[in-house]
Amino acid sequence: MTETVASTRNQSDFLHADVETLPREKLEQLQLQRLRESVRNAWEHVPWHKPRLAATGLKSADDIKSLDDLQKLPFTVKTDLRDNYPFGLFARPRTELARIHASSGTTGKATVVGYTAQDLSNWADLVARSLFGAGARPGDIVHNAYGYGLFTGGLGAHDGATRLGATVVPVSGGGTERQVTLMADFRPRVLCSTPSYALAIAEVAEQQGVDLRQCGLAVGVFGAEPWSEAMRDEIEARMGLKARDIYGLSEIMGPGVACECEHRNGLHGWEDHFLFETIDPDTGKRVPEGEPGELVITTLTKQALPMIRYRTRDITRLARETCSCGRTHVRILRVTGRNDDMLIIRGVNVYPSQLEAVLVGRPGIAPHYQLVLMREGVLDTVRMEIEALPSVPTEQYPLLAADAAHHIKAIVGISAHVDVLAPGAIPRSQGKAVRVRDLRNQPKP
Ligand code: DLL
Repeated sequence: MTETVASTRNQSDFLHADVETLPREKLEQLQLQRLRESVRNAWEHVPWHKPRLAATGLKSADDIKSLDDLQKLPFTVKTDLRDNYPFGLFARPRTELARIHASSGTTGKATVVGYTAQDLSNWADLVARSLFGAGARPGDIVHNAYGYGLFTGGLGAHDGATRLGATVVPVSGGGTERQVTLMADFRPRVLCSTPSYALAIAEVAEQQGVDLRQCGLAVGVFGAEPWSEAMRDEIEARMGLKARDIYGLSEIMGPGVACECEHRNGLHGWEDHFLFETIDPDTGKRVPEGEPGELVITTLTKQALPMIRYRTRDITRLARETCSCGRTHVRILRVTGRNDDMLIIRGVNVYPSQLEAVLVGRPGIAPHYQLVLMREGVLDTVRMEIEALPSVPTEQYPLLAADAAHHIKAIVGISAHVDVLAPGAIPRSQGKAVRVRDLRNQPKP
């Protein structure tokens, strides 16, 4: 089956055909060899890893005999990076680092990550491979509206698009009116941005009287935040492009850890550079393949910052059957949300993206929303702030609110108070959208 699928495709359908369609057995041989090297790198060069790895009972990385032995290794979590701030988990001297990125997070110190020149080169290869799989081609103009700077989105997409052989427009996030003008004038074939910022661009274009559907866009490569199929439909309709999902995180590399192909059937996680597992967040045990769990990633080739069983807090499912595109690499199904974002509303577990899926595309409602979390006694409650489309008269807002609350109750199973606000009332994002305002610990006025 695998071979039939792959053999109906040409080498030119892939950027790295040999490795993207490597039979699983060969892929796993490569992974085992690289896993040993990666563990050796951590063991020998990062003092923090040494006692933790020694405590597993393994004498050295060579004792790893199969990929199943991965389960003997300890997890790494975000606070481990913070506790070793800034360079404590690096496996290379600072002078060998070519670049540093950092994510600010909401509390405490930033999470700092580093790359050797070889790490940057591998990253560029993986983003180029991802962009190609998503439909970008050498020679395309890539309008890159991911934020440049310490965030990995901007420079990560930039280097990958350059490696692909595209012409990059390094516009970064913000200055949305100018973005629209540039898009109308340069006619990029590819747009890279967060999905929420893509919508903000679409909205400003409409206000400026620019029809982005006529501007030559063909592919959007959107990620860095959870988004729903409803949001995909909305962006595709308003921009006239095919929207693809790209996933990644700075602790592991940045964008390009996984990306959708044209079949939109999960994101191909690049298994020649990473090992993917899903675990039960409470017990730490692996969940059966295909069941939802917390995504855990081990890096196989990172020199500067090898990561062993990094707990991403992202909830997803893995599928390992070969995709219709012929790629053999695991498919990571759409990340619906982070463990930390999960709300428990009167006993029901809810991710903001589930509410998004219900609301986006409903008649009269604009695709911008925020959830306000509050506490009544011991129970968490949620108020949804949504926006009416400009065409809706204010008298109809209560009707819209009732309709939205009804659908949330019917589909997600929670009672939410819905407020319909005037067009433009919800802040627009220039990067990752802020979907939740948490007022639970605020003193009552
Ligand atoms: O957001 C890297 C990135 C940049 C990915 C551009 C894609 C495009 P961080 O800032 O470290 O890195 O945030 C990582 O963002 O653990 C997820 O919770 C979330 N995330 C990233 N991509 C997706 C996605 C970048 N496609 C965190 N769907 C991750 C859902 C995503 N969540």
